Amino acid sequence: MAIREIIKLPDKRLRLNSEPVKQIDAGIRKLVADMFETMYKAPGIGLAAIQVGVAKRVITMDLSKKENDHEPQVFINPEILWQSDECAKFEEGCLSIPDYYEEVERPKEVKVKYLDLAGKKREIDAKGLLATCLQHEIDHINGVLFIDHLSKLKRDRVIKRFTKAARSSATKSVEA
Ligand code: K1U
Ligand code: ZN
Repeated sequence: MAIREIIKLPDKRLRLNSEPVKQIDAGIRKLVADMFETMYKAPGIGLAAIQVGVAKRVITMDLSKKENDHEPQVFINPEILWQSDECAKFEEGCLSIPDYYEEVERPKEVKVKYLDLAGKKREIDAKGLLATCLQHEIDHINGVLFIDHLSKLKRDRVIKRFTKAARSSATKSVEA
């Protein structure tokens, strides 16, 4: 297993539409293992493959509450089959937009179909944090970020801040 680099805003790869997984082979299993290691180290509760620069429709998640009580979940080629009309607000964060948190309104409940790591077709009815996290990660594999659900003013402000930070760290690494 290996910890991979999490790409950050304004990296253009975060805007890619990820490709469906055709075959769950050793490469996908290694990607998933690396994603879990990367997600736990961050730490985060979810991760989409594109956040480690791989444009494949793969998501890892662990919503367990206790520190030593892991409940790893893998969603391959997830699709939202149904979403409730009723919406709920949750504070969201993103490992690709570190230290920035905002409330986002999304459908309160979703039904999602996906493949598990063994390639078995599954469906899940999600509400609460699971529904929020699934929608956040499915957005990632479609090139959408949680800041896209905010006002243009807030979004432009955060993009400007991260673009400036990326430029200044690029200048510093040239000087070093
Ligand atoms: O996709 C990501 O960038 C991961 C993101 C998932 C997420 C969090 C909150 C709402 C929706 C989606 C994170 O994991 S941000 C970090 C975080 O929420 C957290 C970190 C440590 C402990 C508890 C939460
Ligand atoms: Zn995110």
